[in-house]
Amino acid sequence: MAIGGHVVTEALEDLGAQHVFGLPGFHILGLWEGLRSSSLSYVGFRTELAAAFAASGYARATGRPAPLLISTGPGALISLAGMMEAASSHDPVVGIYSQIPDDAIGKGRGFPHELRDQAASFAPIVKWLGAAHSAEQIPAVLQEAFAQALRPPSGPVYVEIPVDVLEAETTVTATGVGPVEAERQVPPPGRLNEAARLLDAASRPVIWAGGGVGRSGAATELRALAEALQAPVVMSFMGKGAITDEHPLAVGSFCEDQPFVDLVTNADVVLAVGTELGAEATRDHSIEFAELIQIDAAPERIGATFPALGLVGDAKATLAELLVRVTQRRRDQQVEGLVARIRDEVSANHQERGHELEPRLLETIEAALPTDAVNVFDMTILGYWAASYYRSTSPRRWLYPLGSGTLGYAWAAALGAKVGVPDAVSFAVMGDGGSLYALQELASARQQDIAAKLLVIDDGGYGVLRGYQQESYGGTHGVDLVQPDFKQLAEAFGVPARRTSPDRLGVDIEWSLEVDGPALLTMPAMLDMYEPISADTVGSEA
Ligand SMILES: Cc1ncc(C[n+]2csc(CCOP(=O)(O)OP(=O)(O)O)c2C)c(N)n1
Ligand SMILES: [Mg+2]
Repeated sequence: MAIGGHVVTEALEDLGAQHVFGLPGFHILGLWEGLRSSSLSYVGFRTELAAAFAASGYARATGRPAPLLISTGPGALISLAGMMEAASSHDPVVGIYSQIPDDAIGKGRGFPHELRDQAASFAPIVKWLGAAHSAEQIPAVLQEAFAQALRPPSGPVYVEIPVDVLEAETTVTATGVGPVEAERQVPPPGRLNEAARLLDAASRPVIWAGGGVGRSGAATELRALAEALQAPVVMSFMGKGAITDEHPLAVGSFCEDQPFVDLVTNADVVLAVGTELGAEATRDHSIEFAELIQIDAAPERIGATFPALGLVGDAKATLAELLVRVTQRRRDQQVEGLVARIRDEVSANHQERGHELEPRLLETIEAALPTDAVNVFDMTILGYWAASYYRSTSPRRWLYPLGSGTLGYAWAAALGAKVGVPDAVSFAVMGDGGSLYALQELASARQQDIAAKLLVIDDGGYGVLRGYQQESYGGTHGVDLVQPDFKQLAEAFGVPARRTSPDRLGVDIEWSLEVDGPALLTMPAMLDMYEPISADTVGSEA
């Protein structure tokens, strides 16, 4: 006899899901019973936080909704920071959470795991909340959840299914649901024409690409529009991958460097697409735009950080509409020369300031990994460098938790990404501090044979915070950490590991790629924070 849990797994299968992420609890065992006879591949984690990060990484690397199965109360709350990161990074995670019995919710009758209002904890974070109060309601609720998660701008959703619904016998058989596609909204023609006129009239247009370009699959349209307008393309930290560095119009994502700021402020029209133009990318919103056109799928984001002519729509569909409206320009050597000069100026700055090690580490990683590798950087010093300065290859290959700046994300996200794109290398870089949110997942990687690779850069503490403390207060406190031997720790989990050094890093990454299954590298190193070219840097062309 089928139970509610079977209806969930059948509906997920019919919606096209292949993998589910999670961690079980008493209230959700009905769903685990469904998994036992399902074709869904269950990927288990040792904390709900890691399961949520993994679902996020899977969703970001594949663009597919990632079902996340989590139990009531404490388990649900432990996943919250992962859902927050998914929300600010717009990853379509479909959270399916159990609950105490349906008729007891909110009554305070003392059930284990009971929260006064579980959904209320998620309401300010997720895009959409749903609940199934009977087995009959499950398929439609899940179909709506998938559609809501995917609808641009994509993001996590929360579905609540009480324990009694998951466990009760049911005669519901056919789910009646099927795979859902993201809707692609386009702005009204009048608006598009107005934007195209502004772009055509611009003598120094610039395109600013955010994470929405990659998520929407708009890289081809972006590139074509940049070529049509002969517009340099800059990227926000989360937009990396929107255009490849190989392209002569690709500037980079070093938003804090003065040449980037100058390019954008000297532009007569900036076309921003799929970016919130947030504080980190705009020097705390101090950048001044001559004229801004903003494409965003969320109407409330238009003008939220800067006044703009708003084009409410999906990035891919809207760029395609603009492309047929603008006049094609001839290839402009001057623009390409300007882009090349800006790139050279930023890399020369690192040399001039004596930052030899950090760019070298990034170049070593770039050289050792295939260009289609998934790169996952944590909130660690080298991650900050990478956000500005690591190569940009293609969409869905740059995973960085700057949606919310969530420390501890990278390893679990890299595991999720590896599950989603098994043929690509998935490589995570974490600091020693962040890694201790995550190293228990070496066990998950080993048990389930998920062949992601992890580099831990060990500076014996919270280096980023050391740097900020020193700069702001002239001293440090509470940021030095006594750490385990990461190599021995990995080996205790059955994961092959090597201690490496900046000079051996390339060779050791290659070794890690040859290891069958997960592998860990640990590298003692003290790194300097990324130092952008500021307005008053001598020698800047500002
Ligand atoms: C969940 C969470 N907690 C705390 C922080 C604050 N934080 C940002 S960077 C950092 C230190 C990271 O240390 P480590 O991982 O060793 O990298 P390092 O800075 O040393 O390179 C901390 C604690 C955060 N961003 N997210
Ligand atoms: Mg550290």
